[in-house]
Amino acid sequence: MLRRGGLVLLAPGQEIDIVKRLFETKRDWQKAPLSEAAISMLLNPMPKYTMFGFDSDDYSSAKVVVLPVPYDHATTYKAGSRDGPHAIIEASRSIEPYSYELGRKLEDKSVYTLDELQPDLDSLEKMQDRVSGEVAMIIDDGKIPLMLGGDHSLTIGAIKAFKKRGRDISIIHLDAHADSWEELFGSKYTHGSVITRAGEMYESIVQVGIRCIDEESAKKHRDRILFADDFGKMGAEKAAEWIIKNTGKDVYITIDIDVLDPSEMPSVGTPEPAGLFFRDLVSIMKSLSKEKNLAGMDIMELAPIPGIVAPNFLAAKLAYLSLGFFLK
Ligand SMILES: [Mn+2]
Repeated sequence: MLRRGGLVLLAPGQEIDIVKRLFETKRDWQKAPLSEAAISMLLNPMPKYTMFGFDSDDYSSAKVVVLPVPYDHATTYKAGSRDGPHAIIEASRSIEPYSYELGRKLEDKSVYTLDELQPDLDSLEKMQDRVSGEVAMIIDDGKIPLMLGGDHSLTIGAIKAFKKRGRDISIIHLDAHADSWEELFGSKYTHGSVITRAGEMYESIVQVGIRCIDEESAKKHRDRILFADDFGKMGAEKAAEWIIKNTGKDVYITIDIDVLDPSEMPSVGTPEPAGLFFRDLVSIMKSLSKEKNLAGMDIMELAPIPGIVAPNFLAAKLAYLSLGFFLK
C-alpha cells in the first residue's frame, strides 16, 4: 500500500478485498450496502492528526516544533480564532507533500506537533506567560517554534520567551493592523497592543501590509512601516528587499492572517479591505529565507468559517512553503 498525500493508493483489486473484509466483520443487522462516500473514507483513511499529517514521534530530530494555541480571549471584535489551530492542522493533513516551488517535500521528521496548549482563563497576561514558557522550552532545545493561533495577543508571550533567553532578533510583523495601541479596552495585553508590548522588548521591528493604524503611531513609526499601498506600488520583491535591509540576521516572523485581502482570506475577526495576497507572502518568505535565519514564526487570527475551507488550506500551505524555504 502506497501513501501519497492524504490518499492510500491500492493495487488493483486490493480495495475489493478490503471492503469485503470490512463487510464480513459486520453483524447481520449492519450489513446494509455501504455508500460510495463510506467506501471512499474506508479506503482513504486520513493521515495522522499532526501538522502536515507527518508521521514522526521523534521530538529530537525535529527542526520545527508546532505549538497550537486555541485561545481568543484577547479578541476585540469577532471571536473564533480559538478554532484556528485545529482548522490549520486539519487542512494541512491534505497538502500534497511534494512542492514544485520547493523542488522537494518536507521530511516528516523535521516537524513535530505538540498537543494544544490549554488556555489559562485567569488573565491575558497569565496566558501569555504560559505561551512564553512553552516557547522558551522549544528554543532551549535549539528548535524553531511555529505557533498557530489563536488571537494575536499570544505573540507577546512568544516574543517574551526570546527576550528572556537573551536572543537578538528582529520582528517582522505582517498584519492589516498596526497593533500599536498603548492599551485597548482597558488592557495592555489585547491583540491590539501586540507591537507596543513587543517594542518594549525589541527595537528592531518592521511592519508590513498595514492599513489600519492610530494617528500617533502612523507618525511616530512611519520609518518602520510598509503600508499596504506602499507594498502595492513596490511589489513583493522590492518589499522583501526593504524588509531585508531593515532587519537583523535572526528574525521572528509574526503573521496576522488578516494581512491578506478579505477576498482571499475572509476567515478573520477584524477584516480590512485592500490587503496583500497569498502569492505576495510566498514571495516574501522565499526572499527572506535566502538572507535570514528563522528564529521563530507564528500564524495567528485564523477564525474559520464553517463550510468554507479554502482559507484554512491557504494558512496550512503558507506554513508548509515558509518552513520549506527556511529549512532548506
Ligand atoms: Mn490584524
